[in-house]
Amino acid sequence: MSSVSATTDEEASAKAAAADVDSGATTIFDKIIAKEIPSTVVYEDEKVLGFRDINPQAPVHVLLIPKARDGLTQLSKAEARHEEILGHLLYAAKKVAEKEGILHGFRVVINDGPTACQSVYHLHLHVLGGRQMKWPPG
Ligand code: TR5
Repeated sequence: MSSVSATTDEEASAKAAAADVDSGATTIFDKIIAKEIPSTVVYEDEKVLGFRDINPQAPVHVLLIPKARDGLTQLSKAEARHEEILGHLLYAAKKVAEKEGILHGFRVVINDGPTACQSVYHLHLHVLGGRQMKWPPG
């Protein structure tokens, strides 16, 4: 039996309604970057950190974040100066998939804003795999 939890439409709506909008405040991810809160790190370089999601939605569910948020609370806040880190994050996602043995099939997701159920306002890529993915996503 899979330990992966499904999200119903009602739960997704509730999560969206409860999600904080971007306040610019520091988030739990700053504490993870500072290693003040433990996480299971699967990838790290000078610019990004990849760690396992605490509530995995697939056998492999890794979050990839820039170590310096630099105003990138969400993708819709991206500016020209962020081009390099955005490309770096995407290439790091490929390296995570390779490391996790899911290069044959994986998904990269960015939830942007309450309508998309973003709950942490520090840009992050979800790297998901290890099971057959479905389309469309919920
Ligand atoms: O909903 P969005 O796209 O913003 O994704 C935020 C993700 O952060 C969710 O998938 C959460 O499960 C995940 N998350 C939240 C916390 C957390 C985490 N992943 C790893 N470790 C975590 N800690 C220690 N604390 C969290 N609050």
